[in-house]
Amino acid sequence: MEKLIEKVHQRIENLEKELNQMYSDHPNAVIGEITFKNLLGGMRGMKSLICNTSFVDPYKGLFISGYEIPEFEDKTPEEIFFLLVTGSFPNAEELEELNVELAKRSQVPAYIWKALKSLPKNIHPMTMFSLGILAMEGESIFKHKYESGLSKEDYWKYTLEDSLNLIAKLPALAAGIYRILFMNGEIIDTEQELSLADNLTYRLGFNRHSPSFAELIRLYLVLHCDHEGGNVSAFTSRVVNSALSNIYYATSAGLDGLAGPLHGLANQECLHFITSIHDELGNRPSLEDVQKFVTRTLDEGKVIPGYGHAVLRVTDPRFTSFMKFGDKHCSESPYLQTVKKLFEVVPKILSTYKEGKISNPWPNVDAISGSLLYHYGMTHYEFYTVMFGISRTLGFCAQNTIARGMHQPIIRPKSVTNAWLKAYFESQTVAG
Ligand code: CMX
Repeated sequence: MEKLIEKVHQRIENLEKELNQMYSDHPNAVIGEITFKNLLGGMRGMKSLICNTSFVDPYKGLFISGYEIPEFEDKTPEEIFFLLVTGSFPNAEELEELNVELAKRSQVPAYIWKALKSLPKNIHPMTMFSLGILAMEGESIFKHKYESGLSKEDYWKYTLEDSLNLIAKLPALAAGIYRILFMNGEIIDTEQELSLADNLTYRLGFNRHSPSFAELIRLYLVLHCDHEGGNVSAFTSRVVNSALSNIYYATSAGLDGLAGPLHGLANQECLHFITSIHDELGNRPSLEDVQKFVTRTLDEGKVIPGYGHAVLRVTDPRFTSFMKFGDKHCSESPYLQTVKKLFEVVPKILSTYKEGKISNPWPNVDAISGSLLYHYGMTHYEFYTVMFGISRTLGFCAQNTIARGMHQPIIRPKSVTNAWLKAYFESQTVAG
């Protein structure tokens, strides 16, 4: 892995040099202010973390090292990981080296299957996924090196090493969970050296011969890879990593955040929403009926899954990318058709709902991703967030490796009490 290690090393050095220079030029610079609204509003908009793997522009969406989605949507997850962690796409030789390395590390230890098979069958797949990763924690090379006295300068190297070991195993782990919970429990194994996406497709064990399903899996693993550092899952992973917990802990923790319905679980919720529409109104509901269904859902005090975003203020370009795939491969699918009807009615309804209080009425990635998997026969929608999680781990690993390399300190913001706030406001001559 010399080529990857050298590139990551270079990147870390460059980023650190740049940051140190800026710090020596502007040691006391104010780059934002914290308002009472920020404090009450989930720290929304507060600039409080450095993340160089990706950036989300409210109006243009995800950028990875300056590349927009149309520039990387046809890449493989391996190429995306390389881009996230090094800042550039791999050349053919670098990619080959990474592919071979990941394929070599892809077998899940046998004790994991034993542990996962002993769990009750009504467990959520995300719980199993997170547990499976956590249970491999003893495999951490960083942990063992640290215990025997590792220099701070080398923390990132073993975080990268652990990351490669973990990423390589996720397709087999995820597919095994799918087989245990939804099929007959028989794990599909292979000695073949497959790419991450092909490995997942193969081990899931259905639609194996559909090139467009394999293409969807690849796209799925690419589009969910990273969304800068402040989202619930990445931020959680970064916080855990900052305590020098190893990548297995940091990933498991991040995935626990992804499992929330306001975050990654929204893709499961969306499919539940769509199938509820179909159950009540048939597979080809009219636009008017969809509109009534949405309004009723809001009147019941529920959210419309897949709509809204904490940062984006336009239709999520990841949604657009999946739509392009759907139009090409399954435009007549009733699930995709309902996604389109929702796209026609929901933004109009949300724009005026709660007196325009909703910051973003447009769809996010979760509004469409599951409908495509459902079309191909992956109807156990509880599994969708696991697929999201495989991809998002690329981002966690890249962010955490770089954070370690850049000597990120332990993350520890200050919390305050009501009494502190009261005293603070009383001490101000003009309270805001
Ligand atoms: N349906 C109904 N109400 C919504 C809504 C939606 N899709 N999106 C936002 N709102 C509501 C919020 O609940 C909030 O209401 P209250 O003030 O009564 O609490 C109000 O509108 C303002 O919220 P906001 O500032 O627009 O949105 P936030 O930044 O607070 O939250 C998000 C963002 C994503 C949690 C929210 O839009 C939401 O719940 N969407 C549905 C779930 C979803 O799709 N999540 C996936 C996001 C992408 C991802 O992480 O994978």
